[in-house]
Amino acid sequence: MEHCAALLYPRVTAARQAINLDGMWKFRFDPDSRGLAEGWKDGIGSGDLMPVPASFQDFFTDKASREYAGDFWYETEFFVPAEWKGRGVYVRFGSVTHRGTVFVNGLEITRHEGGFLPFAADITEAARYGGANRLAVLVNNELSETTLPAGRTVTLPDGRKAAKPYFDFFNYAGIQRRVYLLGLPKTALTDLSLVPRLDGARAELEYSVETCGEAEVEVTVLDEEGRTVAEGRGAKGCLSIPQPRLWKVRNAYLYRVRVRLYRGEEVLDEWYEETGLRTVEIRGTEILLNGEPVYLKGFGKHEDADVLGRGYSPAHIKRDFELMKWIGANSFRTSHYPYAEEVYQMADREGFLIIDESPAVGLFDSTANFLDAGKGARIPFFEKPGIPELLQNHLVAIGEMIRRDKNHPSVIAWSLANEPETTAEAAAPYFKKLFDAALAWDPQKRPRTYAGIMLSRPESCKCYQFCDFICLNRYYGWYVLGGYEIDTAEQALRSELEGWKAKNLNKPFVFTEYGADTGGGLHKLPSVQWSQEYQVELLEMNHRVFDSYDFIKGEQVWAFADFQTGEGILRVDGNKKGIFTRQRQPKAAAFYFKQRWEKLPENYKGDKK
Ligand code: CKU
Repeated sequence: MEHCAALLYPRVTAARQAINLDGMWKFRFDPDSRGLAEGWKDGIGSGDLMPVPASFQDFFTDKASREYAGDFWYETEFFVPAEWKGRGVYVRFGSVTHRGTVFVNGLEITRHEGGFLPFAADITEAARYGGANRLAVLVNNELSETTLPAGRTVTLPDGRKAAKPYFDFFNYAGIQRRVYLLGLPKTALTDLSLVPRLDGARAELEYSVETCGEAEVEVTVLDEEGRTVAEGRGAKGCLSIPQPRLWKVRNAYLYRVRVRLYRGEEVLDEWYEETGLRTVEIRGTEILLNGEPVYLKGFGKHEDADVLGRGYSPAHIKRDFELMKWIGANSFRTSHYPYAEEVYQMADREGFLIIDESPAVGLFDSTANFLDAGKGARIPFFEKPGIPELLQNHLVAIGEMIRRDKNHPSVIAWSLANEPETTAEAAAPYFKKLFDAALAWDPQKRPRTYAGIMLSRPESCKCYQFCDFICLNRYYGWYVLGGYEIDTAEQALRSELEGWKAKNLNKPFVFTEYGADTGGGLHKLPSVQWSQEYQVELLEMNHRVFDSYDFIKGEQVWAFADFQTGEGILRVDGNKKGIFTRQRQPKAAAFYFKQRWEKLPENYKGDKK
């Protein structure tokens, strides 16, 4: 890969400079895609001011802007210090959704496909040193069946385009994460991989460093007090950590791993990563952290908030973690895309366990695309002609996600997709490739899974055998057998679980979704669907069932908070399955969960060793 030195998280060190470019940029829609021909790369002309980072959609008061699908441009100006001449100079984007082309001083520098992972534009040649530089970004938010997330883009009779997502969240887009100008050394660190190993009271940290250019490598491990506890030389090594403090669930300890590149006495590059000493392993039906069983309690989430859309919000990251601690959770899934890097840093610090999900959602033909299905025109998703291209994009996204997140102690598993059409024979070879790739690319060989849709049952699913642990999204008592029929729903859920049990898979199961839409202010005695009372009843029913099966090793309710979706008859200004409102205030179910989760030990159902 080309620009790796700049992909590492932006940090200022003795050898690296970083200037944050966030702020008010210029912004302009380009519905007819005229921008390129009209030279907008040299300046987009008149345009609104637009905050970066943020989704553009929820600022405007007119529908056409909110629902806009197509090309749009951002522009800003920045200064490159004269002293940076001779360095590697980059613009690093935390993400550009769903794809972007970067121009600096009128030159096309790079393109990136996929809206939830970082990339960098190498502007070493194009930059004006000691002067002003113009940055223009052509962004596009259209959906197709070969891109992630998947969907379609239709053209309305008046010529406007509209997004038809095959997924249940608003198609927020724009420059949604932070942007940095980086001044990096020419001989630089490009990658660091860490693998902790534990053996009784002993701990080792295996490391491997990649560089561009020749240099001597020094790796130093510092404890939380800043004391050096281990040192190594060379690009690969295994460091023994004396009196190791382990990284535990909700009880984190972080070591700083500092890498320096030298030529003689001269420090050429320096960078550091915070990491933890912990192992993750699946053994039989147990999820083991440091060899100890752990039961996952938590949520499926979204990056979603009023006004900001999916824009980076350190305030919401903080609030969400405070709420998750308050309620007694220990984990979450980054449904349905990799989140901002700062979310993982917070999870590392707070001792939360993350199932890290790739942006592969909507790989299903009948959920959102049911109109064609109704006309009998349905082609099974994994038999569509665009599949090789989709697979390519999917592999790239998984590779970028693993590369970005592999050293976080909080990341305990990879979810390679959400609710793909795993009932189709053709899904099996597709998923085999993804599972093999994830194992090969992850230095820590973490467990792999995908969140399975309700139709993927023990008798119909063609892909569960690839999973190291099995994740189920199940809506018994909501989409099927809701309300007065909840007792029948309980029987149906039990009967499905009996089916899984009979397969004797000897693997842990985690419920990655279950829940009920609920009005933040709606009460009803006796309950009806949508009332806060019904949400609690449905949760109680699910938990009664989970508690009676030992192989169920986790419950991540859908969803942490209410979130915005596209409009439609099934959604009332968004999905209301939140345990908290979109404003992060508790519904009745939050108090119910607090009671349950504070009582459940972290090793609930674990074999006592
Ligand atoms: C959630 C068909 C089930 C889809 N699943 C995924 C998630 O993104 C949705 O928001 C269910 C729901 O509330 O329907």
